[in-house]
Amino acid sequence: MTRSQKLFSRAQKVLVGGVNSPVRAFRAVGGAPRFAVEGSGCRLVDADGRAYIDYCLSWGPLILGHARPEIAAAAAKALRRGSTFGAATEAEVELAEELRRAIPSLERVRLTSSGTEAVMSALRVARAATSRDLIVKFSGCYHGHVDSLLVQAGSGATTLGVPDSAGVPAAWARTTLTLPYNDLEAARRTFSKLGGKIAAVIVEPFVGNMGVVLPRPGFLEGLRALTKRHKALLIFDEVITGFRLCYGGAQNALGITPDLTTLGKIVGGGLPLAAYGGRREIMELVAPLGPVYQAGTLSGNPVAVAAGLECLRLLRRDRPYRGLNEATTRLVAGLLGAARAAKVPVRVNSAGSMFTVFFCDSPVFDYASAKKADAKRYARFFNAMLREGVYFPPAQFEAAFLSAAHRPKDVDRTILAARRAFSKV
Ligand code: HOZ
Repeated sequence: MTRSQKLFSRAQKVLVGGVNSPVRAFRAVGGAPRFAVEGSGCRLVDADGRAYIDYCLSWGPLILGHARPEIAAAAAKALRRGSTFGAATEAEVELAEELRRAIPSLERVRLTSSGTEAVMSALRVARAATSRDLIVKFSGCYHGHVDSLLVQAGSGATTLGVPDSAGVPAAWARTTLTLPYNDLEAARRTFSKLGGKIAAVIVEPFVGNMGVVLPRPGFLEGLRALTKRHKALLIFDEVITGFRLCYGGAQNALGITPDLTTLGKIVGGGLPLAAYGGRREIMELVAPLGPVYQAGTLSGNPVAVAAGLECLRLLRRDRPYRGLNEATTRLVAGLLGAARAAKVPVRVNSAGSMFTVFFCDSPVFDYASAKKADAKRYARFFNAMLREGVYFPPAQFEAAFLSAAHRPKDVDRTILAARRAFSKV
């Protein structure tokens, strides 16, 4: 028995399913999850001392790789000064300034501890701002485990077969209208029927949570026009895409300005930190200025803020995006070549340094087409790669990520590993 296996059986006696977040349990790919012991650069080391080239990267935050020394030092320095104050600090002002410089639509920001919290709060503000109840989301998009958004939700909810979670009151689920991603006509029809009741449209501008899915030209622009016309808000959930595709949000790259934005993952530099923000008059509805209540003992936690700030400063200074995108393009080409050589039909979607290998032979542009992917085949690929020392996300319907710490030789090793792995699936 490996040490990870032993730890997993111990874990299952005390932690629900042995984990603290469902997709970590490897249920979709089989076997015991690897227990992580340490990470450095693009390497993750498990409890048995095996090292992996990591493309899961904690599901997105680690754009600069594991344990980047400057980030670790900044967090350690902050921790020595005090782990939490429950009082305002200068660093959180600096982080908000940094965010606004990078993403000008964030006229006012509120820091939270998780992306779920940021989304939940953004929806509350949107409903207050419009005095309307309905929210439009897209099937396969995942916005954290917010009650009313666990309707045809992607990520672990899809992977584990619970896209409509139990425990969500039917009345709340009815406040969510779910439409196919990339289908602007469906959005138009919905708005023409219910426009006056829709508070907001929430969308992952580039989807990461049904695997990577790209917006078709005109889709997001169309949503922007539609929401404006019907006086509903447009919320970009940039928890994954924020600072992933460029220094700023996907909104910078797309030239589309949403009313509200949610951020998480990269902005915390690997520590629990997220944010929501947007137009000043909307955000000023939040307490203490307005009637929308939202609070948190650890919101703006100084250790997380120090890590996030350092991460963003390094990204601003080094702008690693071109290198990241080139490495991803090379990796994707290598993976496609390896699959072709093994006669395994795959489609690879990628945006910047995020990508997904879908085991299917038709284009993936929404939830229905993503679900055509053969998740069992992905599981075999995942395990074969794991044996080769490469750690992909343990689920078909997730994004894989590269970091600035992945070197050309890591990409080459991954392609070689994939050649062997595809021949075994
Ligand atoms: N929501 C994350 C995937 N998109 C999973 C987080 C985790 O399990 O650590």
